[in-house]
Amino acid sequence: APRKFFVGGNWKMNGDKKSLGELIHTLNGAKLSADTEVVCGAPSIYLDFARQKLDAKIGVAAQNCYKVPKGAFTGEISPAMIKDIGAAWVILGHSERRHVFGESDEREAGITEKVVFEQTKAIADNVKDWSKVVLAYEPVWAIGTGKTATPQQAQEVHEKLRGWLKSHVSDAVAQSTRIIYGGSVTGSNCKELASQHDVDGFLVGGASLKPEFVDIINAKH
Ligand code: G2H
Repeated sequence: APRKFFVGGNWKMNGDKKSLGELIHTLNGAKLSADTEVVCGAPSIYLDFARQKLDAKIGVAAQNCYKVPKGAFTGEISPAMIKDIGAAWVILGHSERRHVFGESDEREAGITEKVVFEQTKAIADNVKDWSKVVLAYEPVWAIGTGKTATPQQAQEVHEKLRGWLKSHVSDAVAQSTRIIYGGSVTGSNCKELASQHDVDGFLVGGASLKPEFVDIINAKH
């Protein structure tokens, strides 16, 4: 089966009940392509609110979680808690959660492949069911900077990542896993990026808080 286009909104630490309520109202009322899987990443305190207000066809993601079901981990939330409020996704390992590579320009540093393969190996070592995983490639220099990777730059890395999955996991997993691009995606650059063979969708920060998120969801259509 072809990979279903996947568009995630990453609200990061933005919004309040009023503005997120308005955004949700816009999304619920918009004409969204049925060929795109849509998921919104809400701050933990608004997860339940987002899940209750968003149409059921739009998924909800937490922006991080700790790995155990419960315990003495002040300030953390668990996968079980996320599921309990009806959200089915979590963003893990976003670069804003990482401390090591956050401030260097990996492409210019010429170590894109090394970084991306190492990060993917750490994930792959812990994945049992790949049908539950969407991989997001976000060049650190493109995150919230207004600098977007060119479609060719994105395609190049996505293709290499798919190749890595093929040699280290399996051909079936390489063919079926969605690899999405993140980093200053907007309503105006999404179509060309979406046309690339190995770009299966987007993780969108800034633009996911605006009505143009609808255009990004519909980028393929
Ligand atoms: C990259 C992205 C979403 P933005 O972090 O995860 O954010 O679209 O604002 O660059």
